[in-house]
Amino acid sequence: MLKLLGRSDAYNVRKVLWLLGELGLPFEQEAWGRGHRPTSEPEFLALNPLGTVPVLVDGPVVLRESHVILRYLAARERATHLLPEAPAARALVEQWMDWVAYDMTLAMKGAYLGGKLGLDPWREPWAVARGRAEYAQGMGRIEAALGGGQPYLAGEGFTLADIPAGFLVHRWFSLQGVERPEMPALARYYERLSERPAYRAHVRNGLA
Ligand SMILES: N[C@@H](CCC(=O)N[C@@H](CS)C(=O)NCC(=O)O)C(=O)O
Repeated sequence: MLKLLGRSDAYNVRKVLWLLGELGLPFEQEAWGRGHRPTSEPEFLALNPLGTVPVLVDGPVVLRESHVILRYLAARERATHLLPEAPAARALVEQWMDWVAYDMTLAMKGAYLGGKLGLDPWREPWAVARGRAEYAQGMGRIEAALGGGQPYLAGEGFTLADIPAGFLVHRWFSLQGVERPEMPALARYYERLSERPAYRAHVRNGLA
């Protein structure tokens, strides 16, 4: 049985919960992280010395890094509709995943950890303002990608490209006190994702 370590309210854990739901895979979950068992405990650090959640345990396989776990699960289940095998099609999916991981993380830290939760050091006014501006710019990139009528980021079908980005979109529409320019394709994308039961269960579930 797959085991997922991590609290259900953590951004990086929710992405994995969403995919597990999409795949209909049975799993056990242990709630580790802020507000639950501290990841500084030796039992956790033995699995992930970085002390971050999520961690996925699949028999002898122990993995950290949410996007690696997403790719692992899709490959394990041979879910090529979510992560194609052909290099070019696969790259079109992965470019959106890497964009979120590399380019959008600081935006989210400023806008959410600083602007919403008031956590140090992100609550510094310049970090909040910068985070919100970069977040808006990022949402504009999704608006532009989908503005021609393409339903999902990698094309006609839902793929792993939509999981990290789909979470960002949810958080964007959940943030208070943020100026949101009109982005009709982004709004339609949010509603399209919301038709998915696993998205409603783990992402658009009342938590920001
Ligand atoms: N790059 C890592 C980042 C993991 C990460 O920062 N996780 C946060 C939760 S979203 C964490 O472990 N926070 C510490 C805690 O909850 O105690 C990934 O994608 O999995």
